[in-house]
Amino acid sequence: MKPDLFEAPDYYQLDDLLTEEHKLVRSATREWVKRDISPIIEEYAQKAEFPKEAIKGLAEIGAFGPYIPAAYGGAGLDQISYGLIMQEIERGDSGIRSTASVQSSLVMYPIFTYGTEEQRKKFLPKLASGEFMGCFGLTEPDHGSNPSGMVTNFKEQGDHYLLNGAKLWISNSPFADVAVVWAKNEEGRIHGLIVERGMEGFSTPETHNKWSLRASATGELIFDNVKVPKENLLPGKNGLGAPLGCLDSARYGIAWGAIGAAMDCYDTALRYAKERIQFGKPIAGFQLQQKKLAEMITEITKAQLLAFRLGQLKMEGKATTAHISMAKRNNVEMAIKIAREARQILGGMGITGEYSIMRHMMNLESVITYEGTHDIHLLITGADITGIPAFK
Ligand code: TGC
Ligand code: FAD
Repeated sequence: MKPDLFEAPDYYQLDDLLTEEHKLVRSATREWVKRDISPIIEEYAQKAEFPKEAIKGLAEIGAFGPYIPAAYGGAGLDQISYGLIMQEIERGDSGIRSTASVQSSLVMYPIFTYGTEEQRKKFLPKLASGEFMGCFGLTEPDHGSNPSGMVTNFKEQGDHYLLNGAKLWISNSPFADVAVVWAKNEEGRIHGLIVERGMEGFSTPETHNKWSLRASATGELIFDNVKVPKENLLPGKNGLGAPLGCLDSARYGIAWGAIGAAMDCYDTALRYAKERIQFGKPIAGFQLQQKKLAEMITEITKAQLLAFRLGQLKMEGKATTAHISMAKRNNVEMAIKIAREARQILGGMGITGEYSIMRHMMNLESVITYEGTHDIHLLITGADITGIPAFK
């Protein structure tokens, strides 16, 4: 793969809106991605393997629980910093950002928000340091967009619960130490349970043959009469709103992350277009290529503004699920379109692993599907503005 020469576009001088802390956090993450991810990511993606050596670095840059208080091992940063970290990691690879998103927003967030003090103390510091890795089990083979139909269930039996069922498409499951699992109790109410590797009847087979997110490990969670101690139930919230609350946080991170993938594609295509000579001049001098590049920077700039304002709203406690859906949907679609256009600017070279664009493009096919599909986010906006949910 070519050396990482990335230079971040900032067409509307958005850096002026960032604090010194934001810039420091961003540059630490950017440097880490250049040093530790860019040189290895293509090889791991080609062999469809998660680079476990990245775990230590992710922990060191504060990517595991950026906004979780320092008392529990988190970095205690604000939401803009969280977004910038996700942006920079996804600039390297969406699969690595997935690992950080899941650990932070889908494992640490529910334990912090819905867990007991004992659960926080037991799990959060180890998750922040990467000693424990986590995963989040909501999706089932027959219930993806419609998680309220889940069939995974638990019932009381003495001092523990007996958990049965299966989850599919679970990021990090093949190596996770803990899984935050959503299941129905005997009354059909959804609750979160912390399931730990080694519990009898709990297995995590890996899902193979993915053409997308190849550097992220995806798998199943299978529960065959797993005895989960009662102290592993998250007592703070139940009902579908509990997992959806975690998704709000993760989708917010993705709205920023997708900008990173788009920036990398744009920067690569711009550099290539200025260097590649055809018909006696750089292809950047042809109007058709300029159209592509000009539209890319316009869309990136709009996405940056959307993410920044969403971050402000989030910090003021005013960001709604529908606000977050709009940004996730817009920014991921923006990124995938930019990846496709950038790929064309590179001609034949664009399909090779010499450049990051094709990998980003394939990764974004997962990003546009997980954490709520493109269609579901449109329906969330539609329900919000009309007051009429059209999901069913
Ligand atoms: P609905 O009737 O709308 O809501 C049920 C209850 O939940 C409440 N609620 C929320 N609460 C907190 N935060 C939110 N964001 C909430 N959204 C809804 C709601 O008020 C209601 O509460 P109550 O008290 O009245 O019961 O539910 P619905 O069944 O009609 O579904 C709505 C829909 C379709 C939007 C929802 O099911 C949905 O978002 N589906 C998409 C599923 C999804 O996003 N799955 C993601 C799985 S995790 C993943 O993909 C990780 S990838 C990670 C990586 O690798 O980065
Ligand atoms: P379906 O729900 O079957 O949707 C199929 C199509 O139908 C989509 O186009 C959808 O938009 C459309 N559709 C569905 N309902 C409607 C409707 N009401 N109106 C109009 N159109 C509709 N899940 C987890 O729990 N944890 C994870 O860590 C996780 N990681 C993932 C990693 C990867 C790589 C992938 C690909 C998925 C992951 N997922 C995870 C699952 C992901 O959240 C689901 O794939 C997603 O929610 C969609 O569910 P589905 O695949 O079952 O598609």
